Amino acid sequence: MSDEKQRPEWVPEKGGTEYTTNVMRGVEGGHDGMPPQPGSQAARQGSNPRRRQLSVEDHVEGVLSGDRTILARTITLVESNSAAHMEQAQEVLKHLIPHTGNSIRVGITGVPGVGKSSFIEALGTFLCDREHKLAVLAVDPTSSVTRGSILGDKTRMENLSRDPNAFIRPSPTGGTLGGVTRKSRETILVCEAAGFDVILVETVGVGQSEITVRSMVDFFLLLMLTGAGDELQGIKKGVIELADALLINKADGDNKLRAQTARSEYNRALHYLAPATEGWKTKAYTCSAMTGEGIDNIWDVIQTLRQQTGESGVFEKRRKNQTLDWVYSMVEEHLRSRFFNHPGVKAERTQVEHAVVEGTMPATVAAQELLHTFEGRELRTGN
Ligand SMILES: Nc1nc2c(ncn2[C@@H]2O[C@H](COP(=O)(O)OP(=O)(O)O)[C@@H](O)[C@H]2O)c(=O)[nH]1
Ligand SMILES: [Mg+2]
Repeated sequence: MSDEKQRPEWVPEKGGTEYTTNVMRGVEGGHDGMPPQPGSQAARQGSNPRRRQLSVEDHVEGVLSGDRTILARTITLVESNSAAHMEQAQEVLKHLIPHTGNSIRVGITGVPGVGKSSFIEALGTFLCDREHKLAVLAVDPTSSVTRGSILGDKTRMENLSRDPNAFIRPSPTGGTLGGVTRKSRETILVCEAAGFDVILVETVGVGQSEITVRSMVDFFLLLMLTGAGDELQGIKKGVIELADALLINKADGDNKLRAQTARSEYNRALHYLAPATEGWKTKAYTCSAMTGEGIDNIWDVIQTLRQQTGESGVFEKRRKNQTLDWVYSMVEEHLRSRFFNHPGVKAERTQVEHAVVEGTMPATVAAQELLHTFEGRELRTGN
């Protein structure tokens, strides 16, 4: 046995000191420190169990038994873009699916600095103390550039990352939002199969990412600030319409009164908007991620929505629709990538685009021509 500390698998290769968790290497011989018995688990694994290839069964059993190392490796498998890995991942998922679904999935968004990380730390600690098992995931399509900074901001989640009931996973890197979405959705399922009953999905407001996260959660929470107009906060009405609750953070000290005033104003405005969830009234609340005030209340709100939509059938209906949407978004993603990678389309694009911009080819004809090239047919000219 060695005392050498190792970094857990979910820490990115270039992850810095913000990743505070270390794991201690386990016993490698027999548990008494003697060489492993032939045929024992340790002997089969050889001297470096972390390198051993896992079979589909290993993944499935490991995840279902809540083994953190295997959970992390399974998520890595799900996130892989290699064809062989994707095939194995799908096999693993097929076995895990019957064990998924038993969680509340909560999306969290808000502009940088609003306090998302601090809020997740506060709510997460609150939940872990109550014996919930919490997985924190992030959807950040820009993270291939920023290297997953969304969770790395000198972690505001220091306590949470040490809590045995919590599991924090940075955003998958991987280019398109479609790719990140697939990975995140599958990661949610893997975490549920591992017994996590609360899944928090954090996203920064980058373009489509809020809509994407809305499409994978049961409750969508928009964190807000006082003292800054909606425009300053970069919040569009469309995002407010996605939310099941507006939560004005930093309601502490001098700011508390202003936060309460803002809450009333938002509540008046919300009156005129259609709710994001059928039969639910979206309202504004205040909290302080710093003092913890209001954290228990927002958890009550989340549970109330869960209960009400469960009784009305809206919960199940939404989840079914989300799964169907997922099917078609994967089909679209696949077709789009095949189209743009098609050698004929690639060869023809510049010329067609030029003609369209120059006004010598109508957009409709251009689209037809490219599609016909893609489908391997000649353009029928109609004469
Ligand atoms: N006063 C006060 N400051 C907060 C609160 N929540 C977060 N902050 C501070 O706001 C800044 C941004 O918080 P952070 O959690 O990193 O925001 P994120 O970018 O949305 O993840 C940090 O300096 C936090 O300490 C709060 O409830 N009250
Ligand atoms: Mg943050």
